[in-house]
Amino acid sequence: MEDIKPSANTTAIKINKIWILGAVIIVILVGVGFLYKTTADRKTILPVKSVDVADIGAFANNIPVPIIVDRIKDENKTVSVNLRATQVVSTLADGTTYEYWTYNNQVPGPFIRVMEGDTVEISLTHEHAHGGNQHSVNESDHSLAISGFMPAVLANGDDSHMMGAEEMEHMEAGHAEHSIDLHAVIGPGGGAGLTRVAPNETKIFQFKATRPGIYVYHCASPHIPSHIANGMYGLILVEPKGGLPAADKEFYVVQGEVYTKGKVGEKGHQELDKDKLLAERPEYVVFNGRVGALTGEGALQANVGDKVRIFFGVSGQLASNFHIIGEIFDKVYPEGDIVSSPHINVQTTLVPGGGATMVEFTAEVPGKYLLVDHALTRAIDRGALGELIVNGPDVPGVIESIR
Ligand SMILES: [Cu+2]
Repeated sequence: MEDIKPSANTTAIKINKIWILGAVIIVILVGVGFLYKTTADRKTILPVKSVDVADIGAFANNIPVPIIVDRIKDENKTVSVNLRATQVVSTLADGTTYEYWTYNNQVPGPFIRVMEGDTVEISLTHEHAHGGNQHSVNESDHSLAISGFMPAVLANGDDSHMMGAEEMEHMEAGHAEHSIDLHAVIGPGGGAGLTRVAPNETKIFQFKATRPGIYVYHCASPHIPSHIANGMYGLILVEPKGGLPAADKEFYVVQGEVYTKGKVGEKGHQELDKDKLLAERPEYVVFNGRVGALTGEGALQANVGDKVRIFFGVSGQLASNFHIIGEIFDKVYPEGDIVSSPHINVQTTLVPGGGATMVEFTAEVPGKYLLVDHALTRAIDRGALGELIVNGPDVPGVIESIR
């Protein structure tokens, strides 16, 4: 009779087959995992792009002269301000590029200076150009799928409008429109509703600057936090009638947050990370648009004895703990109130998102001072660091080494 039991050989072959099958499955899984990971990596690490603007950071001393310099005391004027909304690539940090959205190719945008009682005429043009170079519009690069918000051109009620490739490109990139909300304006949206500009469009509106103060302005087009994080903000100063008291040096500093997909310090071209934006976890916290904008050649410069005034604003979502290492503010005008009596001898002042302050101090001792957000990881690790260089002869009796 034949033995129907499987032989030892047959069993061994079956076990071998199971092992081989298992090994093949493991190899396939590992391979797929590896491919998935390298593809994902490739998505986040993009090579640096060529820049449209060499230096996006506004110079701290790029500030109009005091209001009384070019007018008779208390005389009101109509002040015209021309703003251009742009999308430009520039350098965020060493070896890292970013596409900024700006007013006039600088971050923060131009410092606007008017006097109480002035009429301010704001003209906003949405430029299609990329820093002077046209986009190379390649429609095949873009999906025609439209998601998110209703484009401005349609939301404005212009039903007959046919969207061109240019506008489609803007819309897909999230900048179908720009606008401006100035906190110095009284009226719905601070002017945002009157300045919604689609590509190549210009809108002009005017307002009466009735309340002296230092105010933030920013883009208020959807998705608003993205437009602000990308660089669309600045300060407007409404001086009281007759102007502010004279200062020897005035500076313009705005703290902003940049939410990049890669971690802080990662090289290459970086894109906005909306999840980090919603979580309020910026990779970079910067003064005047980029890491290092206010250091080296961009440092604030003063002389011993100078009365220094800094207009400091915060564009983003994190309140700033503004401090200058080695200085005490003689005067702080908190919350942008430049009319009331100031606070005296302040070390650190809290400036809320969408808020600003004016601080004053006398440069007493020569040397290098550091402007920081005193939540110090933002300064040391994320970029919120500027330099003030005080030049001049040593002043005995204020600070001295004993041995
Ligand atoms: Cu905008």
